[in-house]
Amino acid sequence: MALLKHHLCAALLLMEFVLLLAASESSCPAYAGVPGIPGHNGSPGRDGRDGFPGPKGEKGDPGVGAHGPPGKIGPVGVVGPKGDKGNPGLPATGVQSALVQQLQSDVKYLTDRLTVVEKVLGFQMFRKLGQKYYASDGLQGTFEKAQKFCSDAGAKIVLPRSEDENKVLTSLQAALESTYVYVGATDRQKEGNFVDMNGQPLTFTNWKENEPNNHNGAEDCTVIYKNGVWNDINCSSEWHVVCEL
Ligand SMILES: [Ca+2]
Ligand SMILES: [Ca+2]
Repeated sequence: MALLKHHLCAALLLMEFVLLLAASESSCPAYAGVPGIPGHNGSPGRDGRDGFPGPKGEKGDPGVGAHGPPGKIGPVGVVGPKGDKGNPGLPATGVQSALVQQLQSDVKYLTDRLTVVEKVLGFQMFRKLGQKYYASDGLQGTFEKAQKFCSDAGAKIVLPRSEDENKVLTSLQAALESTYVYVGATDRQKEGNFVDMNGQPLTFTNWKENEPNNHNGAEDCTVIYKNGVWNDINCSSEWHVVCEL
C-alpha cells in the first residue's frame, strides 16, 4: 500500500514538471510596464572653431610730415652811416630841476645805506636799532685796539645814546657771552670829564653806583657791564670790541 502511494506521488510530481516546462516554452505576449522618470540635461558641448579671416581693408590716406627746425641767423649787415647831430635840449623847468635833485638825494641815501649794510655783513654778528647797527666779530683787545679795529672796518667804537641803544648793546653782549664791552667814552683830556670820541659831551650815560671812580688814578676808559651799567676802567685792559655803524 505504501509503495503504491509512493509511486503515485512520483507520477504527480513528474506531471507537474512537464506542465511547467510546457508553459515556459509557450509564446504568450508580455504586458508593457509603467513609464520611467525623464533623465537630467547633459553638460554644454565644446566651443566651435574660429571663423575664416575677413576681406582686406581699403588703402589708408597719405601721412603728414612735421615742420623742420629754423635755419641759422643770417650774417650781420653793414654798419649804417652816422646820424645827424641832435637838437639842443630844452632848459629844465623848476619842477624838473627839483625832481632831479630829489632823485640824486635818494640815490645818495640808498648808496650810503647799502655801504653800511655791506660793512655790517662783514661781521660775525650784529644787532639793529633804527638806522644803527651794533656789530662784532667776538674780538677782545685794549681800548686802542678796539678803536683801530672799528676804524679799519669803516665804523666807530660803540657808544649807546639812549636807554634803548644801551639794551640792544647788552643783548649783543649776551650773545658774545661777554662780561665787559668797551664803549667810546674817555676822560683822558680832563679827568672826570667823559666825552665821546669827537670830544663832545655825552648825551646819555648809565654809570654804575659810585662810578666813575678813577680807581688807582688810572681809569680813563669806559666799559659796559653785562647788566647794562657803565664803569670807568684802565684802557690797557682787554675786553670785547663792538663797533657802531
Ligand atoms: Ca679817569
Ligand atoms: Ca671804575
